[in-house]
Amino acid sequence: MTEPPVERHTQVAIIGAGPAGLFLAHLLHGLGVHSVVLEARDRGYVEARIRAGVLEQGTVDLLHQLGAGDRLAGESLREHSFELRLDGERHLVDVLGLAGVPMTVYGQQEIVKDLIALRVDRQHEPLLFDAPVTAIDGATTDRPSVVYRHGGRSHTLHADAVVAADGFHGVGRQAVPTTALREYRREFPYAWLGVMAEVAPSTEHVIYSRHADGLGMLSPRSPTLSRLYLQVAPGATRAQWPDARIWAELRRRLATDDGWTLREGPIVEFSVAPLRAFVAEPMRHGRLFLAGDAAHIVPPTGAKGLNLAVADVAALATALIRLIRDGEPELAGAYSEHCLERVWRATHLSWWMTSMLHVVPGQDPFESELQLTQLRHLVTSRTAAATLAETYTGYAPLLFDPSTRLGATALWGASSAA
Ligand code: RFL
Ligand code: PHB
Repeated sequence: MTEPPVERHTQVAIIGAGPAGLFLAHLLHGLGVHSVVLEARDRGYVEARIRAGVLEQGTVDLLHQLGAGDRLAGESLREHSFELRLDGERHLVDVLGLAGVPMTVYGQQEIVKDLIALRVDRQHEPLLFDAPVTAIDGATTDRPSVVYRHGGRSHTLHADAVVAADGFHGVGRQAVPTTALREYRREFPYAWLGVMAEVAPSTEHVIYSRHADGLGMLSPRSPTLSRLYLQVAPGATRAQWPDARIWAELRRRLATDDGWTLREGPIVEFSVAPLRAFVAEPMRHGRLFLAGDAAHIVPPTGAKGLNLAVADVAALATALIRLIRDGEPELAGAYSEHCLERVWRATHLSWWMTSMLHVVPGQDPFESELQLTQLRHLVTSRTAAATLAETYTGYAPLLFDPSTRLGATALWGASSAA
């Protein structure tokens, strides 16, 4: 006999314990709003998933505000510039000088570990692993609910709002009728092969190298860890890319004409990710809100995905407290439009950097010359470099800053001071 589903209620049901879901749960906690986070995978899997590395200052500040910044303060790397390589020449883009803020490198999986530890081990707030959501009901009513599996049983969680922070392949976006959603897509005809290597980085800053055979990249992750990327064909496999081939290709694509050398070490992680851009509009359907990769994907070249996810939920936390606590729907109504402004800016930056730095086999020489002239312009014109640096470091302050248009800082300040 199948057991009846278990029913319970919370204020906000959050689907997904990636950066979007975890930041949101903590923001709501700080504002006195209850939430339950439902994550399909187990804790070990989520904490080991290597992805982003470059954080905007707004993301770093928020992590500190949430009380989860101690390890980041001790272990992150501050980067004042990044390097563009073309035709064997090295050019520094002085991001700090041009935009006034540095970038911070701290692995996404480390942020995820810190936020999970704070929620589960210290706050003892609900975050269920191995709890895949299978359905979302009543999104356009005042009492939406989610159905999920956990411990071999089916459960129903009723809520005042549901947030789909469940990534690009999640169930949240699929629960919105196709007639209520407009989708924009761009698939790029290449993928990124990424490796983590146990070796001291050969540089102090991220290197993007445009080579005639495609992009090569190096990102220092810690004094003993280097993250490296190669543009490869979509569907590339580990069997096609043994360690020796990866290092040989990285040496070629990152080569300079001034004797710079690449340090090599054991490869401890390997992945291949397709490159795509995707935006779903609006990011809300009734009381179902989409946040992070569930709503939009950018190619990783601009290092924007995680930062966009954080910006979404910074706005959403304020909108939800107004909706749930004060019965005030205005900010919830403005959530999508507010976020999409930043999303499209970041999508343009990511598309622009992607199209300048990747080379499609057999591409039109006219295209190649356009790429090279853009890159040369960036490394010779302070104005052009400043435009790039400004968006690379973060387009606008997060919502909790008083200078933002929706100006909701007072709420956060009042609640955290109370
Ligand atoms: P995530 O991280 O995909 O988390 C979604 C979570 O939802 C769970 N889930 C479900 N849970 C319950 N029920 C279901 N039905 C569920 N379906 C899914 C999943 O298991 C997962 O735990 O989305 P989120 O939170 O929106 O975060 C987005 C970021 O992960 C992503 O944008 C970044 O990693 C992108 N990115 C980068 N972003 C940056 O800001 N800076 C970078 O330097 C940077 N580098 C990168 C990147 C992404 C990369 N890849 C892999 C494409 C480098 C790479 C190579
Ligand atoms: C990374 O460290 O993983 C990284 C750095 C810069 C990017 C993308 C990813 O543009």
